[in-house]
Amino acid sequence: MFVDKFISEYGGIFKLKMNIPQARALAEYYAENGWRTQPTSICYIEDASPVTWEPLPNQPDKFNDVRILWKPKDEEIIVSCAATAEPGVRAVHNRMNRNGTFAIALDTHFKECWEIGRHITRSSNQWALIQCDTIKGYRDDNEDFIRVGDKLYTDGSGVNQHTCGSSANDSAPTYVNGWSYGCLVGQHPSTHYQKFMPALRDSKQKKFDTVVLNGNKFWEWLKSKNYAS
Ligand SMILES: [Ca+2]
Ligand SMILES: [Ca+2]
Repeated sequence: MFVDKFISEYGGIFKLKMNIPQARALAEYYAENGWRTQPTSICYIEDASPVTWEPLPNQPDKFNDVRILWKPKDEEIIVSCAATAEPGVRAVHNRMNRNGTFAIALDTHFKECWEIGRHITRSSNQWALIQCDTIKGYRDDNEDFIRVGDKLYTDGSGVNQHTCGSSANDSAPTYVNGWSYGCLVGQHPSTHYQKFMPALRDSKQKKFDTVVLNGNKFWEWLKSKNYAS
């Protein structure tokens, strides 16, 4: 498994708390929820450690979500890295949609909603996954950085899966800020360009599914199965 620089933040000591291979647990969770997997599958876990997948607190503007690229059949986790599945503080307070800034719905399987392309903004031009079909999410009209009580919309557009710069050499920012207006964003450009995107390209799949898991709920399930302690 490729994990980016989080190791230094945790002091280099990890106690893996899962009793079965992480990919096997993930595949079983997908099956129980009725979600299909693809040969190369994408999943995010909101508010969790990229190494142990243990829950983390909801802290706006932190890259405290996990981006996972995995091969269910091979039980292989290709990438498990720091990311955000939520918009940054600046984006929430500077909405581009009058109903509020978009936050993708959790525990919802979005089938073939992304394809490889370019994520282009004023400040970057990125090799990325581009949204190509309708997805659901909440708009944070009350700007409290949580979805509970927010209204559900299907008008999320340009909800791409990208990183924080145009090349692998760009440095990883500490805070999400304007990097996500609802996009699913990997913190470290090096991981994105050297691991995530090449593996997607090499998969030869045309379109990609994605699910963003509620991290607490997933961890409770792992514990209930005695897969985590
Ligand atoms: Ca988060
Ligand atoms: Ca809200």
